[in-house]
Amino acid sequence: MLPPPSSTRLVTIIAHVDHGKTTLADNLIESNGIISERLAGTLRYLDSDPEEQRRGITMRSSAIGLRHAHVPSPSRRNMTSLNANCRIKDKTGKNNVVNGGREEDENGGGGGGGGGYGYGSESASERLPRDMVVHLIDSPGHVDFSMEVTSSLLLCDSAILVVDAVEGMCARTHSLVREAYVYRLTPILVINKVDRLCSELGLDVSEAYVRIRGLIETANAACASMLNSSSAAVENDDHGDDDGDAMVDAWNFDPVKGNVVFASALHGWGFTIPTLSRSLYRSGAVPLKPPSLRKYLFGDIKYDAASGKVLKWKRGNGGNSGVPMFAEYGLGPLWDIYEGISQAASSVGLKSELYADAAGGGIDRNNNKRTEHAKIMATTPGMDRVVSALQAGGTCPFIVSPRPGNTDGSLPKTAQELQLILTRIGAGSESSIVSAVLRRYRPLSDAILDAVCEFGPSPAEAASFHRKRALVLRLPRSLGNGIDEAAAGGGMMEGFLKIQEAIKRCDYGDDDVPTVAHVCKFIATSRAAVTDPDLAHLPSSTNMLMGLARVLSGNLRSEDVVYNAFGPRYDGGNDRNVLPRQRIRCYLLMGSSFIRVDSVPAGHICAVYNLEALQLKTVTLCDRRECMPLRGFDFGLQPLVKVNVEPVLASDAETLERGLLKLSLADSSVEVTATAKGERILACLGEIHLEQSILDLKRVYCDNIELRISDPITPFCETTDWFENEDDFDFFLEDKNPPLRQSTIPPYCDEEGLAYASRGRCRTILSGRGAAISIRAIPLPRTVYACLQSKQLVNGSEDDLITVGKALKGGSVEKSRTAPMVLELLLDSLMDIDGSGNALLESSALSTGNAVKAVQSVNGEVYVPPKEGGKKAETPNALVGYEEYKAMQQYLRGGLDCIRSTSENATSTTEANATALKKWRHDMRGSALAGFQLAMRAGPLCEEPVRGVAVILEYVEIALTASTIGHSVARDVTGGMVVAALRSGIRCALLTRPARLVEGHLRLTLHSSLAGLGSLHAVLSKRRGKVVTDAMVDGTDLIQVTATIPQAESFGLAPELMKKSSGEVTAPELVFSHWEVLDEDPFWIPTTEEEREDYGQNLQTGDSSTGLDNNALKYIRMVRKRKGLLVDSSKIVSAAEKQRTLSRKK
Ligand SMILES: Nc1nc2c(ncn2[C@@H]2O[C@H](COP(=O)(O)OP(=O)(O)OP(=O)(O)O)[C@@H](O)[C@H]2O)c(=O)[nH]1
Ligand SMILES: [Mg+2]
Repeated sequence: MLPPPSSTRLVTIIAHVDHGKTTLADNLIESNGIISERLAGTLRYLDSDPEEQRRGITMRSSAIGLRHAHVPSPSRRNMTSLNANCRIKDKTGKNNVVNGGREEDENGGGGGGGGGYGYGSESASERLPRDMVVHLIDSPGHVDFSMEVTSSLLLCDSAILVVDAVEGMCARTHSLVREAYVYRLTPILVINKVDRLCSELGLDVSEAYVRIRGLIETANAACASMLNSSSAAVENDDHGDDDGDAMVDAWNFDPVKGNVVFASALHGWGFTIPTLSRSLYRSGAVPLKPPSLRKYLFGDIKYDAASGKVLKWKRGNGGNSGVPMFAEYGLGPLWDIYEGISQAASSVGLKSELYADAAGGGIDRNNNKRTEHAKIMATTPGMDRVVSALQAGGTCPFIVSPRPGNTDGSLPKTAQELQLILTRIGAGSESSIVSAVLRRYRPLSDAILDAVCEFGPSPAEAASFHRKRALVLRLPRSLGNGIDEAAAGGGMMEGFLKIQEAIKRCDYGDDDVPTVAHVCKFIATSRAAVTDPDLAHLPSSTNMLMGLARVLSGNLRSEDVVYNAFGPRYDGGNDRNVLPRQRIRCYLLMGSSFIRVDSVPAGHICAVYNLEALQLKTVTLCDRRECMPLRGFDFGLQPLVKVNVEPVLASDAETLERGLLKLSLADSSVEVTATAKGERILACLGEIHLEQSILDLKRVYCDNIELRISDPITPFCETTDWFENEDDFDFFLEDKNPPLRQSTIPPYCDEEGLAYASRGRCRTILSGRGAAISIRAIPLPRTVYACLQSKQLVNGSEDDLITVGKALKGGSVEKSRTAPMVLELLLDSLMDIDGSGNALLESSALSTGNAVKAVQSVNGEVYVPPKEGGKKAETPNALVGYEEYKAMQQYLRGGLDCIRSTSENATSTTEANATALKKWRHDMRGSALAGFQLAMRAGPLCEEPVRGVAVILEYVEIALTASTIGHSVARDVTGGMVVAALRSGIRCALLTRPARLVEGHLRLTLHSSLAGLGSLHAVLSKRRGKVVTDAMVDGTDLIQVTATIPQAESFGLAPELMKKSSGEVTAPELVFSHWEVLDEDPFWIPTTEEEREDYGQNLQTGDSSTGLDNNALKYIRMVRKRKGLLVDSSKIVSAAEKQRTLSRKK
């Protein structure tokens, strides 16, 4: 039933949001008779979900199998270099690729009247249409659903890249181009909405040509820069890249070649230069043979009909320059038809739907009754233009792709013939006539499907050539480690290689061919949409989770084979014996419905049922055990919106749990995590995605139980800033200034050990007081972090390195302190570096052992200074360990690079120190690292991760007791104590520094009209957004705006923009951009008289009930409240005395 791979094409439609993908798909579906001609373009058949129809955007990609009778073009592909390499024999021994390297032979045809228009020497069988099956996947354009696009890119071999002729290449288009290239897809460019150039922008044909030419140049420039940047990466790739040239050729859009389609999906027309040139030649409009005509048709060339010559065309020659050929023959008739029909509409008194400001709009204000029932006839004035335009160069079906038995193929030559067609399909309004006429004149479906069949590789070609690096299995772990075959189990490896080979050849048919299919996403559906007699007993509302699969080799069969399932993490280890095994059922996809089939051969896309129990997001199925999962690519998508989901009734918890699991299976970009507190966090790529996921969760997966959804959770980070004079190291040791504010405000002042911390330094005392560790925390600038990570000097990091060097007194003498020196010193002391910008350093004195001090103490404790109020001068010498403490204070003056010997110190002996050092190195150092990591995970302000902080271990004191056998540690010091002490020490150090929050910023791109710009700026500035670029889109009054906005302020942005600008701006597209320090001190208080006057005295109490708009404090409180931590403003009455009744009771 299903044809072999040579007659199959797998194609996906990709584009920026709203550029017309689904509308385009409608036209292709209409060509198969699945939907009616009148609905095509407005129905959006593949947006089958009611939510998709309501919002007008696609949210889930959907697939459909289409049949197409493809007449191989006489010119075939110009990509001969590409095809010459990929002749593949299929089972019948016939060449799958019949066109490799053949010469163009259109010119052999001569006169070409009637049906035979000059295939010349081609054999009759070559001219016959070939029945092809095209599996089409329509993908969403909205960035929230980019995961859906990624999975359809993996499944398909070619991509229809749709670009709006007015909006041009948008941000999303660029990223899609890159992604499609990574998956090695063959692209076809569709310039859609060309009608808007005529009706909305009012461009004449020459202007429209210039604009389209510019658009193709932009697209090619984007592809070229992408190819250049990726070729550099490929050079380092050990796989080599012999498909490089073919890819460069495929990624060059050249209308002459035919991989560019000019289209209006709304009105159902589209054409390519080869089809146009053939039809022009056939109709005799231009007496040039197609191969040369094609070369002239898209370029700055005009045709002089009088002399029969082609001449150079120059733009703007005072109107005398003529019209380029593309404009005259390609766009001219279309413009005529649009104008003719609009004229006809106004002459019967209809308001023009095409032209917003057309003359017809004003005519019939008082004549509404008439206009409602008015009908345009083929004889209405204006329609004569249409009929005459139709005579020139139609690319109608019987030229491009004959449809047997289609009597409606020819173009009407007279008004009567046209009227017959209009009457038959009941078209009388302007838009219905426009699409009825144009879809016959230049049928879009034929142009697109022919281009797909010609340029898109068959699944066999793709697997063996174009996409041989994308469609590969992961190497088993044993092979990756270089263990030889025998060790890996002999036959296992052989079997694996055999499977890999079968995938490459796209083998099918024989029983000994291994069957492999890759399921790259799941789709939720109900039983009602599934045509399967065996499942008829299930209620029609039963949920079914279907896997969307591409069969890579063999025949995927329903029920009678048990398949092994390989999850994405499977690495070919010893667990081959415990592989999950499943019987499956296969279905063909028809948009939202599924039709049961018994077997699906290689090269097709199908739906697979019965994999739900595996609980895997992607899975590779194979009938052998030696298989591996398909290799995937990571595009670094990260969820932006998180919420906490909980059931209203506790008894529903289990249903919710199951529902969340199903949701996360069905949508691979949804992440569900459970926190230690028992919360269930649902993370999605954006707000619309979140709304949709919650809706699905409630309706589909959780049987409509009531759910409580929290406000969106915004991630923050905590960091610290420099003190004013921090680069003066010695000054900093003198602790004369008052402590910083946050360490005195509840609840921060409750941090344990805060008494021993000041100005970023903390001497943290282990519980039991058997040891103390001195640490210091400073900001770690991003550039310095980059230097530490790459272990070399990074551009622009010099100043920051010097600042750090000064603050740590690293790099010896002031004058000789240079950036490379500081870096070297930092690298020497580096103990750990984490992924989020933090580093743990160990002072050189500590690493050499000089700063590990043994304290000979009688009570087994290190010296602990009196906590508060105590005057240190009161008998300090009497206190045990005070000397060592003093020595340590001295020691710290050495800074990061002090290498002084402790031998000067009279109170400790070398032997004692050696014992202490051993203790530190063996038992404590590792735990200190763990303590650091723990502290970095949750900062002291609101338990959010810490970012951009360097912690320096400066000094360690360990209390020892001396005995006859030698020194031993006075008190037990365990790893746990060190972890806890270091964690609280770092928190205290951070609390005594200027605190800062780091917030995530999102990048937003949108289009706005001039009128919407004012409100756009107002909304953005209210939300602390910054406009990065704004550029006019050529020839329109649209402005493309790129801006950044803090993530916390981004919720509800789209509806607000829409409301405030009355729809003048398009929906913003939000992606994560960067982390940025929020430069506001959350604990700022008015200090000067003036500030106090402005903000009042109240702030002294650290309370929030003032007019001061402190965002940082607001966010800290928000996060603390969400986490159930104590909030400083929880004091409700701040000045109770005000409530006193002063009047005396009498
Ligand atoms: N004028 C004009 N409008 C078009 C054309 N094609 C599509 N549209 C309109 O553009 C809007 C978006 O079309 P869709 O097909 O939903 O766009 P999409 O690319 O599928 O959108 P998403 O799936 O949400 O990314 C609809 O209002 C269409 O009517 C065209 O050729 N000309
Ligand atoms: Mg769509």
